[in-house]
Amino acid sequence: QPVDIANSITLDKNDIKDAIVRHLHCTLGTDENKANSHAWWKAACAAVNEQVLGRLRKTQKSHYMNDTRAVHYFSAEFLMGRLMSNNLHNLGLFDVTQQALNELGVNLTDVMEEEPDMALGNGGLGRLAACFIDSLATLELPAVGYGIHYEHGLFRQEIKNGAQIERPDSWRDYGNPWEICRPESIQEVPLYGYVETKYGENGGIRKEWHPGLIVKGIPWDIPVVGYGGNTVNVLRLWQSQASGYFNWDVFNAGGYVDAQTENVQAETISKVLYPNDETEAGKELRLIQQYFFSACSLKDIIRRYKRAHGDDWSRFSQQVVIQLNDTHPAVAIPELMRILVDRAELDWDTAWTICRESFAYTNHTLLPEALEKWPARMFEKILPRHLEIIYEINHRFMSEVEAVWPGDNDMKRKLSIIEEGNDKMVRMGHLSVIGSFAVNGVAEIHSKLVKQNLFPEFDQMYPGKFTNVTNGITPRRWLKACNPALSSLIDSKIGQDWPRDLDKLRELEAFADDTKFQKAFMKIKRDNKVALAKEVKTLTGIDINPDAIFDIQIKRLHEYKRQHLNLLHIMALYRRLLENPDYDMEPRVFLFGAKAAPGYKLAKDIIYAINKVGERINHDPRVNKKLQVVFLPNYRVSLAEKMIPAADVSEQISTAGKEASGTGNMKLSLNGALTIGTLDGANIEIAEEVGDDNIFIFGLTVEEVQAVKAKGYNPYDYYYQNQELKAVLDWLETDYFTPGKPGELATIKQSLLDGGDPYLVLADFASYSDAHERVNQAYKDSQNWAKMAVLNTARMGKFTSDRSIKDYVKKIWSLDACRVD
Ligand code: 26R
Repeated sequence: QPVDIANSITLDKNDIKDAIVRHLHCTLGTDENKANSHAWWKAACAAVNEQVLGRLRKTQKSHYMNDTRAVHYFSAEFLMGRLMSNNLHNLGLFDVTQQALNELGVNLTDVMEEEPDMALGNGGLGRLAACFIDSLATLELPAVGYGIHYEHGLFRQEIKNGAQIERPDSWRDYGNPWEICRPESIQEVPLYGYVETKYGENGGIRKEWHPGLIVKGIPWDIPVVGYGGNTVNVLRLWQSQASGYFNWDVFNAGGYVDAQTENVQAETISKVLYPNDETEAGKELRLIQQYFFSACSLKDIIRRYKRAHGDDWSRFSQQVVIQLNDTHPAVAIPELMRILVDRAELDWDTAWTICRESFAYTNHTLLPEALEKWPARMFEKILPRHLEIIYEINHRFMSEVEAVWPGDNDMKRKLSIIEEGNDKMVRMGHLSVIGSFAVNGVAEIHSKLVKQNLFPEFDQMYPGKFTNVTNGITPRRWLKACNPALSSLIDSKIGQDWPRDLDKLRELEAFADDTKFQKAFMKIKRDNKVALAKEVKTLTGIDINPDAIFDIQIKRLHEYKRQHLNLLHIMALYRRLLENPDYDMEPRVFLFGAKAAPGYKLAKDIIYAINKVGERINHDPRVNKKLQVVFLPNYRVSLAEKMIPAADVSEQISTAGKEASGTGNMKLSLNGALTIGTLDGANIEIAEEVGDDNIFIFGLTVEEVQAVKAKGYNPYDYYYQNQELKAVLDWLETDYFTPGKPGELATIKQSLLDGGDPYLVLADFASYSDAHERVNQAYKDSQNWAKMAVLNTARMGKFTSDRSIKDYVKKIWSLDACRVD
């Protein structure tokens, strides 16, 4: 009920009914009899927007009047998912809207299914950005999210004969009711061309960039409603368009071929999200995307700043903080330098100070292949002036290095922004560290490794610059909205404050031993499993048993996340069941959801293998009462919202040291799933919170991984020593799972043996298998299992993204909340 929600108290069911019907008539040009679910959805969105847009105006006015310092979250990805349910919950209008639609003969759940996901992100990094802007608005902090208005988000995944097929995602085909186009705030972005050196009368030199192409950036604003509905911030996404304007005088120097080609190119910039997660491909268009949205966003910030402060740059870094979500927007650093030095004509040191006081950088990965490097020659072609500026930044930085390590050229080579070699490269991580006042990792262990392994010398040079902010998730979407039954149960025991004060969940500990509460809790889990089973049936045709343990691994497909470790263990269980039909095992359904980068061959092979092994097991009457395997196609935010509430077991099994944090781990535990996981990323902190009795930890630690590798890891040792492991690996080479086509699954075995098993799958297999046996035994004690599940929910308070944002505010941003009434 909307009791404690400002502004909505006056809205009742009939107001909402009227609004929806009015929009059905006047916005959609249809009526109650003709409208299909899609029309109802749009009408309902329009009705919600009536509530949102007034608050948006009030928020903007309030921020303007108070001349607030604001954070600007620069991110190439925002994985928003659907907005209807979240907006209704955050406005306190969910229940009344449900009733209103009911009376109109329409079911809200069906209507919400009409909404396409905004899949403008790959995985963890993009979804984190979405959780953060929810928390920023909830905490009434002045904030803007800046990103790219991709025409096509992450590809839609189809599974054909077990293999992944990529299809284009078209989330805006029938219009997006949440976004507002703002032509009044269009920006222009220069590209290509050449740099002219101008000599002034007083002997000074000035640089002028003559671009070869100018592209327009059109802003689309998505209102972001905070919980409680007071603050509505915006997510501003830039769409590229040809400017129709061309620098004819420079066409010889620029990359000009023909005007039409240039137009197509301009509009290509925001066409599609690159589907690579953690593997840098060094594609020119991606660098252009990064510059495009960073430059548009900076201009937008500066326009707003100048409206209040004119040409006085001295207060810029007091008013503006820019958080770089990984290095993807790092080109904003030389872009701000260009604006300050070339355009505003500030001297270098003044400009550099402003820069260094304005930017902060979050690192999200240690994987070497994910650390961005751009060929200097590509940079020079697209952004010739920026490359000069980067050289100048680097030149001055090299003097700093010289001061600390005099005469040490190896050190200079190591720390330089420019990687020397046949093809010089610009290291975006180094640029980000040098150009920021704060650098953070995303979980304690990860931040420690950022300092110790990735940037140790930078840490020495800039003591205090490196810090940690452990990730979090918004409990509004990831409990209240996605698991309404559990949420009401929680409300009934501890009141309704927990979505904004998640530590309150600790009060549930008092009920962990209460059999009645345990029953209610597990009844909800079972109902959620029944609902998921129905969804699985629709999506795959497979009937799964809701009384089995639902064991779920959902995340991007990557070797370091080790879905193949899970698969090898499933095959081992299958073998045990075949060898011994009475093998002691609680019925188990293994569910997977994962997209593979389209060019990542082994990742696609693993998806294929999961499907093929699953097919065989699911059709084998000897085992399929006890063991089932399901790969759900097209894993995305809205599917996660259906899977997470139904999970008994959460698979978080990355090689220690590789998963920066993980956030799915938090969502699953919050919904009462028990984690089987390694001591990696935020798993470590989850274990600290829930206690060792309420989690299944296995595998090598970070230190042990380092030691094993230092000794010279040989996967064959494990292959020959572990009969079962050898048997399942050999099984992959037969045609048992791919009748008539032996060898189709052999690449997995190869990668684990001759490929050297870089992620230590074989080394962790036995320990993983033991941990699963502990899970199996623990599940038999249903009372204790219920207790453990309750304690997982009760102890997840730390992992609200509100806490993460408060940490950013304290450690990095120094922001004040701004009340909006
Ligand atoms: C350079 C490019 C190809 C690229 C590299 C890496 C594109 C996308 C990525 C994704 C990375 C940065 C990512 O998503 N990292 C994840 O960030 C989450 C939020 O902090 C963490 O929880 C998760 O552990 C980490 O893998």
